[in-house]
Amino acid sequence: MPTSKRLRVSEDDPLTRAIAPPSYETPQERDDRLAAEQEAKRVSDAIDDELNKQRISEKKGPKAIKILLLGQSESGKSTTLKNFQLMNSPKAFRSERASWRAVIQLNVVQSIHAILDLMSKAHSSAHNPPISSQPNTAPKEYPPLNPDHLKLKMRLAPLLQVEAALMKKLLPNGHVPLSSNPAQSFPTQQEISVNSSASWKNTFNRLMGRNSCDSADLIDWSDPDDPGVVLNACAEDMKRLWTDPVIQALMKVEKMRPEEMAGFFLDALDRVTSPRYIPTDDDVLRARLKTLGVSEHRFTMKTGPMGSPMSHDWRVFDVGGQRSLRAAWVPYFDDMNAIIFLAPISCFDQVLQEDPSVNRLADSFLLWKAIVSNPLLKKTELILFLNKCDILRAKLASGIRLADYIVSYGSRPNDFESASQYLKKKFAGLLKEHSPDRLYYFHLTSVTDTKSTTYILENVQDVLVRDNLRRSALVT
Ligand SMILES: Nc1nc2c(ncn2[C@@H]2O[C@H](COP(=O)(O)OP(=O)(O)OP(=O)(O)O)[C@@H](O)[C@H]2O)c(=O)[nH]1
Ligand SMILES: [Mg+2]
Repeated sequence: MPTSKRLRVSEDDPLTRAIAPPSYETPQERDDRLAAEQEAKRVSDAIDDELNKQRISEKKGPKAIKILLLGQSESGKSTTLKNFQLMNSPKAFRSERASWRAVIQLNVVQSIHAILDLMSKAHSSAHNPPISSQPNTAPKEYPPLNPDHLKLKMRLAPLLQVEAALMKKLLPNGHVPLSSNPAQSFPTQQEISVNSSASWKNTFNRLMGRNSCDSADLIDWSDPDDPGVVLNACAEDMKRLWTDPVIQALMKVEKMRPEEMAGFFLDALDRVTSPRYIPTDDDVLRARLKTLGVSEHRFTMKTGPMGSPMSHDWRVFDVGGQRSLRAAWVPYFDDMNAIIFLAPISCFDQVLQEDPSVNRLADSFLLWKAIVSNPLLKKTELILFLNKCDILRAKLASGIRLADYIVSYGSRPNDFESASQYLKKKFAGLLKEHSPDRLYYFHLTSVTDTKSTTYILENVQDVLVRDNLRRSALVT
């Protein structure tokens, strides 16, 4: 859950701080990192082989245009990749919607799980009032829960089995990373992550024992064990929980804002729990699945006038943004045409999940600094997406003040225009300081919005095609 933290920008060497593995890793983080590095190496070797083949047949066409998506975890990299897929391979994108159904169901259950955990916390604090560990800070005062809330909580308990079943279905080795915490009445939840988007979809389809292109055919609608059955049965109770004024007040005390969190579907419960639910394109963009390894998406696009179009091959690489996974980025720095760097600017009041001592915006500044000053990326086009603008807009409008987290923001108006321009200048300033005279492209984005993102990505593609042609002209 995001907690508040004042912005702290470190002056340490950005590369060491941002890209090197953290000094302390949990065994799970270490395993994740090693697995990601191995996967990165395997993919990188395969790319080298492919490049060699490509060079041999170079006469057949211009080199593929390569884009690397970078940014911290939950910055919107995989969502941007999905937009590329939706634009350029809509059939393939839509054929995968059945696989995303399970992810969305898991996202729903996990949002409910987070609220149930908060209820447990409030309940136990009412019976054993905590003593504040911080001087001059009063312990949180939660609104009291009544017996109906506790009954509701018990009625929703079957969702936790659904959560375990969905995780089992989605994880390739069937391992369910749920650990029981004896202090809580429910098991603690963990975020599910995948090594590459292709492999979990294959696993899922194999499990379903189908090989069809139609999303609806991939779902066994008569299966009594389908998670959709329990979700549908619990729909009314989930809605009751989410809209209950005491629960809303409880979340307010805890500064918990599920609507800003990854994979939020509680505002669409009727639809996503309906008996024959198939995700829409927008649902797939909003679904959250953390990336562990590196995913690659290839497509071919025609540009130029109708009479003489030119065909270009594209490759877009998506990586995991969590700190422990960033070392796996480096093998991809070589030979990229462009980097799309995503900085989620709505996160100014949040901390990193993997290191709660670090403010998320400060981490984005550090990462951007590391990327712009990296010698391997000197010739790479930089495209900066200041992302999650929709959330920033809503957050500022709700009264959360940017100046409370960035002191230098001072008395500027707490509105979207001033805040986004100020943050843009901060990123531009870092570029100017660490890579003077370098051009970059910049966009204010909400990559869950397909329409505006398609427009921006078409513009990005245009710029890169022209740049690629200019470079090939210079080479020959
Ligand atoms: N409202 C809103 N949600 C967004 C936006 N961009 C991404 N999201 C959501 O934020 C969540 C995280 O996005 P991802 O694309 O999975 O993030 P990522 O950068 O790939 O994260 P890692 O794989 O952990 O590195 C998803 O649920 C997205 O739907 C945005 O602009 N607005
Ligand atoms: Mg991702």
